[in-house]
Amino acid sequence: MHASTPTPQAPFALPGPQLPRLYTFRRCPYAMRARMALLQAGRDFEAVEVSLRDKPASLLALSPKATVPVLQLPDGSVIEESWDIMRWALAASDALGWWTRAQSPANLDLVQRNDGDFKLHLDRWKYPQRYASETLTPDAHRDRALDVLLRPLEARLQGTPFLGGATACATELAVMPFVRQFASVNPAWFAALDLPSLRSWLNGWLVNPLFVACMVKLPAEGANRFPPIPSPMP
Ligand SMILES: N[C@@H](CCC(=O)N[C@@H](CS)C(=O)NCC(=O)O)C(=O)O
Repeated sequence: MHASTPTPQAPFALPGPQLPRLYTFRRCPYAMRARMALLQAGRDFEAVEVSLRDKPASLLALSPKATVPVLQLPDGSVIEESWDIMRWALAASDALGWWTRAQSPANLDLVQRNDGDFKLHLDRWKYPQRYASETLTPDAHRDRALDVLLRPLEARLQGTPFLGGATACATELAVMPFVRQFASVNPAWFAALDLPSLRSWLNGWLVNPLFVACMVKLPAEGANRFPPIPSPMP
């Protein structure tokens, strides 16, 4: 997690788009968390669906590291990390406490685990062909992913419906897309794990209107206004 702020606008920078413009990839878990945060915060935005194999020149010009999501603001500044996009969306006016509740040490630790070791082990389990020189087997990576994030999540969720307590918070948005990815590698195996609270939390999120809304299919071309949700989650 980086505590970066938007890149300041250069004195002669071109003005940004009229609406905040999100460069996104529908199936990217980092982009999902950014889209959900923008929707939950009621931010009007447009989205450019990026092909990771053929990234648009406009994205490369804004962000040479060229990962998604990237958010370009109307003042021309650019936010290049998903967690920072979530902060921009949710923190400024946090009447519902979604950002505040995500700042507890336990919740920050979960995001750190997710973005660090969990993601590392998930990738090495899911895409073993990309990591040919690995010493651990794919299944050993899978088991480490379980230990580093999923068992601690199960312990947390046994006592509470959400990581935010009685209501959800930004931590869930940050972590859920990655848990979903883990579960989808081998759904039958996942369904048999002794992680009942985690599974019902995940199943709830998969049908949650906020998640469903963030997965809308947009035209492949151009910047398209992202359909807002009728009302935020409580
Ligand atoms: N730390 C970044 C990671 C973003 C990331 O790695 N996104 C992937 C897609 S899921 C990506 O853009 N990879 C570049 C590529 O595949 O070329 C963030 O939180 O925004």
